[in-house]
Amino acid sequence: MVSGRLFVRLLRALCSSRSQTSLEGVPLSRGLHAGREPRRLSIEGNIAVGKSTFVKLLEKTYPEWHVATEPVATWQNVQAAGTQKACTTPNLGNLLDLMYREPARWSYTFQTFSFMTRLKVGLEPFPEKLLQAEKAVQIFERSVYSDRYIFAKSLFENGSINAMEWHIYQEWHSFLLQEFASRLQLCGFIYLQATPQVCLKRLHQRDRKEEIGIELAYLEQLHDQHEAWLVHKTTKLHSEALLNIPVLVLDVNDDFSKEVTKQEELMRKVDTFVNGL
Ligand code: UDP
Ligand code: DCM
Ligand code: MG
Repeated sequence: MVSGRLFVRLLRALCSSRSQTSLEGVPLSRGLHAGREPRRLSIEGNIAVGKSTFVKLLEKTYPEWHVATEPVATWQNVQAAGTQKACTTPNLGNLLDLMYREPARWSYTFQTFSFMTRLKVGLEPFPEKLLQAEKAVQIFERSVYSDRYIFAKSLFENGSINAMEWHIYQEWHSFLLQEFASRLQLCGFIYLQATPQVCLKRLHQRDRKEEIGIELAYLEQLHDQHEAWLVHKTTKLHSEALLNIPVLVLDVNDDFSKEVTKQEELMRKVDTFVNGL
């Protein structure tokens, strides 16, 4: 059994060696001079509200920014590590599907994997274009914070994660975030806000097969969690600092996927927000 502290030490060693391979001798700042750390933001919002669509729009508007999309494909196709005994079945299956089919069995497992995949992305060395940029910006589709304060919390509240699992989740989540705090820091959230009804319509339109059974009540629960965390600020958080991160709320009830005027309006708001950070 690997103890919690040893696990963190191993993870740190792994991550710092990865940053050193790209930029010798500067592991902490990952290649950037002090004061030139990228501004890192996360796009938050309900299932199917339009985050991936919005992120594509950001990429088009700001090609110099670096964007990390949510690793949904990794969750849909979990691959066994090379250290497994039975390497004959490297594909372990679709964890997203397992969670929706049997929430009480798989929700905790899903949330640990979701966190792990995000942590890896968040700790990666900065890509070359960010190192060159005068004002570097990195965008993430969701964060380890929405993992916890939107999903894991809702799954606990609706009984899919039990009290023991929730306790253990919060313990390691707080511990790891504290350990990696300086390297995961976000300076802003962009919250895409729409009614649960609009999200359900877009969810049906996207037609991801694992999500076919999602009901309006679940989207309402997730909507309320977003509002409590990012708008009303009533969610009890693990750290005071998280409460003080600026939030830009964008109403995306009106379709922005093709409407150029709407897209321009949204990009203007993003511009003002990011420049003010
Ligand atoms: N979509 C839309 N109008 C919008 C934004 C999104 O019709 O203004 C559609 C999009 O084409 C997709 C679905 O809604 O079929 C879900 O969007 P996305 O995958 O971007 O949502 P996410 O889950 O990433 O928030
Ligand atoms: N998801 C989840 N728990 C998380 C993150 C995501 O259950 N911590 C689920 C919700 C969606 C899917 O993963 O079914 C991806 O989200 P979206 O469609 O909003 O991009
Ligand atoms: Mg998406």
